[in-house]
Amino acid sequence: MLTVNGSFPGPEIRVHKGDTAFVNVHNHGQYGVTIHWHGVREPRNPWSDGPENITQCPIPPGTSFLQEINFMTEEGTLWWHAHSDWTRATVHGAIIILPAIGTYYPYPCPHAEDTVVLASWFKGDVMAIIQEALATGGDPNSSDAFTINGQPGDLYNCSRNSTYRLMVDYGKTYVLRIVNAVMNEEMFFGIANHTLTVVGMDAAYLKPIKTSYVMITPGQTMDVLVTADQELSHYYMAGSPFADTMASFDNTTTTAILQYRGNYTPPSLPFFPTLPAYNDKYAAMNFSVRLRSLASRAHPVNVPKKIDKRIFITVSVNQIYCPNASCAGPNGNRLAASLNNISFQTPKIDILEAYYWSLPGVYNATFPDRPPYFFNFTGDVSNISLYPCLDTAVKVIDYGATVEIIFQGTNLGNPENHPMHQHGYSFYVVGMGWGNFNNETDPKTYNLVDPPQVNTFGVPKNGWLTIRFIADNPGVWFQHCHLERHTTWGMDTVLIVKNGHTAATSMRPPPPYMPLCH
Ligand SMILES: [Cu+2]
Repeated sequence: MLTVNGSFPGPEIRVHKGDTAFVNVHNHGQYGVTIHWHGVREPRNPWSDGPENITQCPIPPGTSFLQEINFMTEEGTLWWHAHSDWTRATVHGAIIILPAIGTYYPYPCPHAEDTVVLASWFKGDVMAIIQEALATGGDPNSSDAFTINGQPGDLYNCSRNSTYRLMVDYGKTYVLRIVNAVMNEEMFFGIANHTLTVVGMDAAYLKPIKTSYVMITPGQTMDVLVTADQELSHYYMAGSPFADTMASFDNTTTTAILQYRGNYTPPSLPFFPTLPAYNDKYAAMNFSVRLRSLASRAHPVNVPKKIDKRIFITVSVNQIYCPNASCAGPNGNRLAASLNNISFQTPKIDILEAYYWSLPGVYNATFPDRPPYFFNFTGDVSNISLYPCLDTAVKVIDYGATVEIIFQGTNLGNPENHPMHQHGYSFYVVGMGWGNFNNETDPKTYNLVDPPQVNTFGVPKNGWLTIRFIADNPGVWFQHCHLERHTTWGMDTVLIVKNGHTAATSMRPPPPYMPLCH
């Protein structure tokens, strides 16, 4: 497995808000790779953002690339991960952004903190797994386990001796920084007998939510307070998939142990939490709709009320026709995915370089504001073509525009929840619901007072999601589903935000060295 500094998960980065970090990435591996700072705005600096062939070409083996990460707006927990093929499975780690020096958490100071990184474990080389799937056109193998801080836990063979343990003292409160680095499954997570208080998400504060479980999608991070207020004992913390889908998925449960210090006889088996069933979309939705920004004087909300640019995007799983049913996907076709019926084709030269130097023939600025035609997206789609267009289509947006994007999940192919991730911006989630978006009634349900500000959020299965942000970060920014197989299949586009009229509202020039494209 490819790792950073020989560890899985990789090393944590700890900074204060306002810091700038420089990371020199040395590639000692056998193939090119890139690193992305997930959820970091990278103001005016897409050069350090990382997605392969979007903002840079891969760092060749035996070479280095210096990346600059500016933590100007985020506070809480984020993460970094590889952004090349499927290497992020093992190349990832947490980023902890403490409050700026002289400022404090908006919640009572915890006694201690710990990081909980949820990830996928494959018995095999993940790069070989995705290469085989792409060669045949079929579904890639599911993972064989989930892990907490690199350990699968007690419910898998031969794993019991190394299960992760979090030692706690009775009466103390801890903040858990949870990262979902899983490849293809959203996760439910909970701790037996203990209430979770969610206070932050994607490095922005929330109004505290008390809950017995969270639903966290790949790409999301959460800060959760846990008070050790139960009988001295051992308690499982567990993560199990939320996968309301007909596609194959990893239906296993990873565990770690919350263990009280003190003199007592431990139970023969730790207490086990009750988590929702893997297909309980209502449990997922009931959690998601409770998320609200803190919206305090120190952490205000600035959600656009008047919209300059409204974009409606359908989110679908598709098929590409294979002659003589020669592929391994459904109907002998190749699996694909799309936004507005365009299956994104990754170019050979990165889009940022092509945009900055005006190189022709790399991308098309043709991503549409709406799908090619409207149908009953979430109803009977048996007469609707499953075949998308193939294009490197990007959306160009004026600097400073207020943007609203309505994501509409469709019943094509295989409907499920899609966690859409935006590079370069956090966005406000102003609304969500089941079924087809209704442009008269649904906007009346929008939360324009204290919507959560995140970088990744699930479009409900056969439902819709509305997000808003101000396009005040010029650059080239990838937008994609964070389920890795959907990214691979083309559920992606790129937002190019143009420069403003001043140097301070324009993209920075490229650094002295960028990895060369071949
Ligand atoms: Cu998806």
